[in-house]
Amino acid sequence: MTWRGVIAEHRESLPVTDATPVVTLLEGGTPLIPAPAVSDIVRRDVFLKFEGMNPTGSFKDRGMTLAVSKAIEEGASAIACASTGNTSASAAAYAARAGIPCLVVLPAGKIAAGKLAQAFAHGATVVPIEGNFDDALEIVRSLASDLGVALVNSVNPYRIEAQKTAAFEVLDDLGHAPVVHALPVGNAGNITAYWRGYTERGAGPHMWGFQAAGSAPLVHGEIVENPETVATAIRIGNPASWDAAIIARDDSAGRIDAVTDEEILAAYALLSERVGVYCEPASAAGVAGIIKHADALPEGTIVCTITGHGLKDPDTATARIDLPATVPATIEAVAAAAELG
Ligand code: AN7
Repeated sequence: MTWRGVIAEHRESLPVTDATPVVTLLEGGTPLIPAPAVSDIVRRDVFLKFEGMNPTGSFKDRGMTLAVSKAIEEGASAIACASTGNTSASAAAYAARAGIPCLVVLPAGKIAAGKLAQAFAHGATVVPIEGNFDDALEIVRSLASDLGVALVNSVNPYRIEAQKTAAFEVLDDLGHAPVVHALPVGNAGNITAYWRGYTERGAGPHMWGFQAAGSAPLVHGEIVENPETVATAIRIGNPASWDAAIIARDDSAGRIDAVTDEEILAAYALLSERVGVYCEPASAAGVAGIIKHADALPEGTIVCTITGHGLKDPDTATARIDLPATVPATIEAVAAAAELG
């Protein structure tokens, strides 16, 4: 089968017509990978929906194809977003594909290097601010409406609408619903989207969302003014889809809890070292969450969304290793350094 991208594959479930100019990079169709090393720990069958396999390396592409297609259909001449990194990388790529300008407003110094590189590579106009994601979103919301530019953050309804297709793929690949679907939560667009996708298909897994402990407004029930976490993708103190996330949690009899940076990094290391799946730190929050709550997992299949690729954030990875000293270019020196007897 030739994969045709999220809009063509799921056209009947999305708000498109023959008049919609489809802007696609053939996103979606990502693998559902068994994770035996995680299964051993939680004593359930665990699968990873590896969204890092999307064209720009994160789940954002799923919603971006529809947001940008509809923006073009509705006559927008440019798009804009605030971002912790992945939305900006995706928006920049789809804007490049559509041939329109893209403005991204980012919290200075808090964007993983790979994501920043992508925004520049795709020719976006990048404005770093002395503030966090929540400040950036407030600014860009107001600017976009003043300038008549399409806002492609997840407050754009087309984003969540198309992101729901990930749930369809999980159902199609498994042949049934998972009993628990776990994933990281930042702005809470993705947990909202999965829940919509599952309910549209009559499926009802428990939705388990996990925030970083230093950025856990949904857990505390109040805005976090100065969110902090190593998982910069989910360094968000005032989620845009707050109410929808609470509905997803409650209607699915699910849970939204916090995991510490240590728990996130332990799951991140487990995934790369023992599963062979390399993700960015935020993406490991769902796996950290099911490990933390293993005793509460019902019987059945568990799916965790791995939201972004490990190559997004090389600095977090390299900060955790002691780069070995350089040795002479001889067989003896390399054998000695590798301790090969
Ligand atoms: C890897 O790019 O908010 O709960 O501006 O990049 O739907 O927000 C990214 C979020 C999880 C959280 N994992 O998803 C942005 C942005 C990764 C992410 C999330 C993000 P939502």
